[in-house]
This record gives sequence, structure tokens and C-alpha cells, in this order.
Amino acid sequence: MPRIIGSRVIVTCPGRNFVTLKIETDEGVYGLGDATLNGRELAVASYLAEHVVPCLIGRDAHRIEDVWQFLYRGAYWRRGPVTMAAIAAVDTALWDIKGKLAGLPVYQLLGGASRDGVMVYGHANGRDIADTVAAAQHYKELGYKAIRLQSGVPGLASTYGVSKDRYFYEPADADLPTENVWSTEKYMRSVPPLFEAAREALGWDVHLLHDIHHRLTPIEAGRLGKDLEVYRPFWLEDATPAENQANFRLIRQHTTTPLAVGEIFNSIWDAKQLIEEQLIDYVRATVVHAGGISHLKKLASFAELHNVRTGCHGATDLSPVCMAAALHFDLAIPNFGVQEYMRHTEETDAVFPHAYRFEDGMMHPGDAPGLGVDINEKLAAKYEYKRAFLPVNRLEDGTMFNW
Ligand code: KDG
Ligand code: MG
Repeated sequence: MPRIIGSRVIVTCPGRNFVTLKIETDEGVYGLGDATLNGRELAVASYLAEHVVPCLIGRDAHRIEDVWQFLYRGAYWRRGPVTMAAIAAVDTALWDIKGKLAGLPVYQLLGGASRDGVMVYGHANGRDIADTVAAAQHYKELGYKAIRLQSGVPGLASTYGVSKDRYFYEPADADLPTENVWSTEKYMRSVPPLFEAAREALGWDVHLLHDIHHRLTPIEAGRLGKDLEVYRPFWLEDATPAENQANFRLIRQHTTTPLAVGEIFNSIWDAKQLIEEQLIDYVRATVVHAGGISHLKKLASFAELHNVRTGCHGATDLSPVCMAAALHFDLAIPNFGVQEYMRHTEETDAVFPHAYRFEDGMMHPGDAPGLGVDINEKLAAKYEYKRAFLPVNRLEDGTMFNW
């Protein structure tokens, strides 16, 4: 039995903060797990170091489910993003170890490949419609089969999804939260012309996606979904906050535009009603924020029973360790939909060398045993943690709103 003999939390900032758990065994094999929670990184690092790492020493690294249950049930305090990111890191690292010891890539342990590759979507964004469509053209030329469109809104100084550097969007960019101003009316007017221009320029053979980032009420989302139907979007993401899952009933009553939600979900319970009542088409939970590969697999199996597919979150705040884990998961499960792919910077890729690859709009996790991702600790140590907050949002009259 491979015994856990050590476990370390590595915090690094190669352009942005990442928290990684490294678990070592007495067989000389180690595993990695991502534990990054954007803007709250040190909370998870401390949860792991203080409350999880001491409990791991001496355990059988093969008993992934038992360790998961120990950390979930044993904490008494269930769920929540900090707890679930910490559990996810342990779970991911143990899958990595199991794969390495078996000499198999993790997707083989999950049942083997259900497809040849994983369709990913890239992020096209710009100051205005012309700019965004030009960025989308560029993604199409790179081979992307699915592209997310986010454009600046006339009359608003800045908005979610529009980056300073067009190809590397990094929202957590300030030592204290930046304040943005939001107008639902201005935004709602701006989206249909964006899709119209994109369809005109890109044609109909590419999937187009859009992220609302929790900024509409259900009835507003219903109206926007209806307005966009003629452009056949692949999905509308995070149309409205999902704490009250019944919110999505109202959207569903008004539009056939497919709905995606859940990048901030951390448990199957966050999506239970959404899935059972088929109120969504895609669930966006991912490995690091939803309890690891073991828990996400349960969520996906439950979704499969209700015609809901996956669309794992894949922004830059999910480290290459999470990206690798998500790709193994995507390749294996039957009800995969699409994978978000925001490329990391060269600095990040150098700290986390990996086997996954992009080719013609599709990704593959590679066939290295385990997850196929490593950490260069020497390089990681050169990049010190730097506090970085996500922005906040206010309405034009100063009312605090959803970012
Ligand atoms: O941590 C928050 C970001 O990952 C998020 O704002 C990005 O909405 C996002 C997306 O769809 O990637
Ligand atoms: Mg999103």
C-alpha cells in the first residue's frame, strides 16, 4: 500500500496566484492537486496546511473515496468553496498518484476515452462589436469550433469579460477591489447586435457562447434569451444568480436558448433542482471548486440522467493542474458538452509543465501516467504571493450589485 508520508501547500504567483497541494508517498510517487480560489487563495492554503495535511500522514493513498468521505463528513462543516477546494486538491492529487502507480493516464481509470478529443471554447472580447468580432475571427482561424463573445457596452466604462490584453483576460487585478459601474438596460441593448454581427462575419458553423455573469433577473434573462434565439447561441451562461435554483424556471418558460450555470458551485446540492427539473442544459462546476474528480463525477452522472451536459469552468484562475484534471474527466464521461479554455501565460506554463495539448479546436490530456502535469518548485518559489481582488460592481445610482 502506498502510504502518504508528506504533504505540502505551494503558493506561487507567476502572473497570478495559484495554490497547489503536493502529496508524497513512501513509494517515491507524488501527486498534485489545484486548490486555487480566486481572491481568497490564502484561506484555502491555511485550511489545507492547518486542518487537512496533518490528517493525511500515514493514510493509504489508494483509498481516494475513503479519504474524501473522511474530509467531507469528518469536518462536520460541510460544503462551501474553501472546504470543497481543499478536499478537491487532496482528491485530485490522489487520482494523480493512482494513475502514476498504475502507469495509466487518469482518463483510463475513469472508464477510458468516450471521444477522440475535447471541444474547447476560446474567449473573444473587445472594446466594441467590431473589435470583438475581429477577435472571434482570429479564434476561428486558430481552429476553435466554439467561441465566447464578450464586448464592451456603449456608455459603460468597463465590463466583465473585456480585457486590457485581449488574449489574456485576468479579472483579479488589484490590491483592493476595483469598482465597476453597471447598467442592465445598456447591456441588454448591446448583445443582440453583437450576435448579429458575429453570425454575419463568422457564419453558422461555429458555436457562439456568452457569459452574463449573474447580472440579470430571471425575467430579463428570459427576454435576452428570446432575443438571441435567431442567432442560435450554444449557451447563455450564468444568466442570473443560482442560490435560488427555482429562478431558472422563469427563464425556461420564456426561451429555448440553452442555459449554462455553475462555475461557482461547489457541490452536487447546488445543482440538484436545476438538474432534476431540467432547468439548465450545461453545468459549469469544475474539479477544483466542486470537491475534485470524485465529486464532479457524481454530479455529472446525476446530470446524465436528466439530459444535462457538462461545460467545466476553465478560466485562468484554474491552474494547469485543474485544467489537466478537467481534461481527463471531459474525455471520459459520456455527457461532456464543452470545456472552457483560457490559455495561461508562458510564466504559468513554465511553472506547471504539462502533457495536455490543443489542436484544431480540440484538447487532449495526453497519455502520461497520472494527470500529466508537474510543478517546477524552484521556479514557483521565485514568484511570491501577491494579493489580488476580483472587481465589484455598482449600478449607476451607486447601488451595490453583482460583479
Ligand atoms: O474567478 C472568477 C473568474 O474565473 C470568472 O469571472 C471567469 O466567469 C468566468 C468564466 O466564465 O470564465
Ligand atoms: Mg463565467
